[in-house]
Amino acid sequence: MLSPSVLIQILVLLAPAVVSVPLSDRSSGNSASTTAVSNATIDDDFVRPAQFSRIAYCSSAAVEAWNCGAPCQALGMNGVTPLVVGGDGGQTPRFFVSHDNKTQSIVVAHQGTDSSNVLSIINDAEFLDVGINTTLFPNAGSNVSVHDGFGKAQARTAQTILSTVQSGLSTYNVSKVLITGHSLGAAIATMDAVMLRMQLPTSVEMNTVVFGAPRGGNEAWADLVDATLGGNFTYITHKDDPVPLVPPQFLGYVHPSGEVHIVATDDASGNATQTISCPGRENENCSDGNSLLASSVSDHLGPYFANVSMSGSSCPL
Ligand SMILES: *[C@@H]1O[C@H](CO)[C@@H](O)[C@H](O)[C@H]1NC(C)=O
Ligand SMILES: *[C@@H]1O[C@H](CO)[C@@H](O)[C@H](O)[C@H]1NC(C)=O
Ligand SMILES: *[C@@H]1O[C@H](CO)[C@@H](O)[C@H](O)[C@H]1NC(C)=O
Ligand SMILES: *[C@@H]1O[C@H](CO)[C@@H](O)[C@H](O)[C@H]1NC(C)=O
Ligand SMILES: *[C@@H]1O[C@H](CO)[C@@H](O)[C@H](O)[C@H]1NC(C)=O
Ligand SMILES: *[C@@H]1O[C@H](CO)[C@@H](O)[C@H](O)[C@H]1NC(C)=O
Ligand SMILES: *[C@@H]1O[C@H](CO)[C@@H](O)[C@H](O)[C@H]1NC(C)=O
Ligand SMILES: *[C@@H]1O[C@H](CO)[C@@H](O)[C@H](O)[C@H]1NC(C)=O
Ligand SMILES: CC(=O)N[C@H]1CO[C@H](CO)[C@@H](O)[C@@H]1O
Repeated sequence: MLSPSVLIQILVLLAPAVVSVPLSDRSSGNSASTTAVSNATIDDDFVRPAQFSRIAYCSSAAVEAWNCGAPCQALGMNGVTPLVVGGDGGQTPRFFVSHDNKTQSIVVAHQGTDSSNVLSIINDAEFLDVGINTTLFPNAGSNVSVHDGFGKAQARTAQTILSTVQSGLSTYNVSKVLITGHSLGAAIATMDAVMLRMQLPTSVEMNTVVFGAPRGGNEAWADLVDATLGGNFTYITHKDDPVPLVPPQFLGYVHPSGEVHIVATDDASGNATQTISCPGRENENCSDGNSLLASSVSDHLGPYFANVSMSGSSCPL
């Protein structure tokens, strides 16, 4: 949960922007019309990624043995084979790469962190962008930079992810990859997706669906994500979650395209009841239109779709 002191830090940080920046400069001014996302699209494209992202919060032992209780059962007990499980749940968030028999794909999932922790990483001494690692991202342009804390976290697991995805594609003779993650894990997953797209053959189909993502880098990074992943990247934002609003745009950060926004989850079953697709970048009709002052930190955890919430407590095993 977000501690009051972290919230105050963030608000202090944002205060000058609120005072000095005209409201219309807060974003790109994109108010393109949103469209409703159907339940069929949610069921086909978003539920399974959410279920994989939730499992990244389970203990490594439970993921390795694929006996993590309800979160594993939601995917089908016998259909998923973990290929590598790693991370320490701290400096290196947990992650796993697995074969998903149901979709005949290789799935990469990254654990996130609670909102106070993701906000403190963002608000850290390591706050500033750094140029992207050109070993991992061989054809990124020279102006591309990402948040230093996210870049370092991604680099710690990048080689393992890349080599396991490559061997998994070959062992299982499949040609599809799904990349997912929540919160800090969403930022890492987005970077993984760009890295994998640059390094895997074009015959490999890739899809990336992330949840509760902070802004990961500058405009050149957003351009790179759009150009590399195009329509196969979706970032899902839940109601008044503050995390997608940070780091702020006045520091040069911007989300790529691909937002899908959950407006309401007002039934007792934890399903989304109103979900919209948001054209362009930083659409004012979606999370960019939210105010940090009116944000709800519990919205960061979900529930996203099909009663999937993301935190350690949603996978105690
Ligand atoms: C994989 O799915 C097929 C059906 O699509 C099923 O026959 C087979 O038992 C499954 N394998 C595992 C390991 O679950
Ligand atoms: C990089 O940024 C500089 C300064 O803003 C700009 O002049 C240049 O065109 C940019 N290069 C690319 C490849 O975007
Ligand atoms: C870039 O990533 C590679 C592979 O993870 C790592 O060995 C190298 O130290 C990184 N470079 C920088 C400058 O961080
Ligand atoms: C791998 O899959 C392709 C396409 O699905 C198929 O044509 C090929 O025979 C498979 N190779 C092996 C070794 O199973
Ligand atoms: C999205 O994925 C599909 C299937 O792999 C591919 O045909 C399409 O070119 C991809 N779109 C972009 C913009 O990469
Ligand atoms: C939704 O999930 C929570 C755990 O995250 C659980 O306690 C609750 O019973 C679930 N609700 C329904 C309607 O399944
Ligand atoms: C979509 O699912 C939600 C949640 O279960 C439900 O409230 C809504 O009525 C459904 N919409 C349609 C058009 O079936
Ligand atoms: C909630 O979503 C799940 C999975 O998408 C579905 O099985 C269930 O019927 C939904 N519940 C309601 C009340 O719509
Ligand atoms: C579809 C939709 O919600 N459109 C709104 C987007 O935002 C603009 C400006 O705030 C409104 O005028 C639209 O009605």
